[in-house]
Amino acid sequence: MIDGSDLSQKINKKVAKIGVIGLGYVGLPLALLFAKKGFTVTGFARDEKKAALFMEGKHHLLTSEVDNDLRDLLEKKKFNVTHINSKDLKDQDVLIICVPTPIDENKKPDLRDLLGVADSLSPIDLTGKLIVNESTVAPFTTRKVFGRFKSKHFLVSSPERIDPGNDTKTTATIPKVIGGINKQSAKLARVLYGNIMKAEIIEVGSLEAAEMAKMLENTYRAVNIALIDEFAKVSEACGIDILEVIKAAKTKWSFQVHYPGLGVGGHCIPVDPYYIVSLANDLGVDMPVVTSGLSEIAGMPLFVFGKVLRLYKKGMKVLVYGLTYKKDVGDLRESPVIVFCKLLKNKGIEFSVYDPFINPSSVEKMGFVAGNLEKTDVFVVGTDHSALMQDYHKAVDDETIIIDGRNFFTTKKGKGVYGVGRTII
Ligand code: SAJ
Repeated sequence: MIDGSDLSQKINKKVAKIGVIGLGYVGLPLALLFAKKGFTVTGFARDEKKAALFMEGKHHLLTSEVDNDLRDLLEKKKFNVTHINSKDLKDQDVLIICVPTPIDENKKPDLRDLLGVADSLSPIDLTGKLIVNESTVAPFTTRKVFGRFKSKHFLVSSPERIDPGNDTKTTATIPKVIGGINKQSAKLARVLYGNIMKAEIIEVGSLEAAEMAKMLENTYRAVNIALIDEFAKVSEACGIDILEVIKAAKTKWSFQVHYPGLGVGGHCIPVDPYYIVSLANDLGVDMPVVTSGLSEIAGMPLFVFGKVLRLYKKGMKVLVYGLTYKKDVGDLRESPVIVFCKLLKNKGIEFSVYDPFINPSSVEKMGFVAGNLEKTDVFVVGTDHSALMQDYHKAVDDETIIIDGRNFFTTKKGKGVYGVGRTII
């Protein structure tokens, strides 16, 4: 019986070979962290082309800080990148899976990437290896996809909790949840992550409890954002400033603050809840709070679009500031601002888009007109990037109507600020 003690020793001696499959927002920082701690790490990219680009330092995630780490670790041969079907895969002692788990056009889980990894692993003798699934999935998925191999391997679910754009919450400082298919697996995961984590490691009793914890934490956030969006609509109808209301409510110890806005984007919050809804449906369990919350947040771009229809007059110049899903992050995935811009376009309203994080050619590729920071009649805040504080002066004058999709402005600007749940005129 393989009890994992050999692997445990190899990990603690840092001679265990670690493979990280998927080098995005989650996999790259994780791979570099293990390598910086002295492990020999192999990153597995989707294909040879991506791997080669990575090795040349060409990857959208490679910032100057990451660049230095990467170059240094490549030189020291502590990190290298290859592709998922390379022979190096079988040489790894630990395999950590960090591939995207999006939803398809029917809002159903799209497990193609995860199943692709399983296909690459199935020909390998995984005996004695530790497989960790960090990708976000509904309960039973890790067991179904990675527990079906014949070999006696160790299996753990440890859903990622990265917060892109947040320098204070890093891979090492975010508490780590682990759940094993058996006790030995969980013990090995604790040894593994114990070598890199500053934050605590929380062990739950099964793969499924770890998977469900991730479902709960992100669904909780989506539903609470939906709640505050709904309150913003009622407050607006009452002529009450929702931010004043939130400021008061958050003095209550049990109230966790969320803010209304033009919608909810990113590859986590508007996506993950559909995984648990899909599982619940399969089990014949209804989740009306979750499903209505998801439709509420999905409807926010239309709510803000309604303000444009009321305030816009034909011929007015319209500038949308910010296209990405979240402030100071250059990520367009599921961005609600894109939905909002499509509503403008479908209505025949001419507008241009400026986002300091997105180059004009990418804006044009999306079928929108790339704009500049110059005087405009209608200024829409799609994303409240920090640069907005100085950028808006170039586009807003006394005649400009501001539609503030992120309640960025706190005092009257231009002809008036029409926010989400508040109006300053
Ligand atoms: N949003 C609101 N109101 C809020 C908070 C967010 O409308 O009060 C919108 C944002 O504008 C954005 C979307 O929701 O469009 C998501 O915002 P987010 O801050 O949740 O950003 P994410 O997607 O990067 O969330 C990550 C998540 N991390 C993981 O899933 C691993 C999430 O779990 C974290 O709670 C979140 O970071 C965090 O706490 O910052």
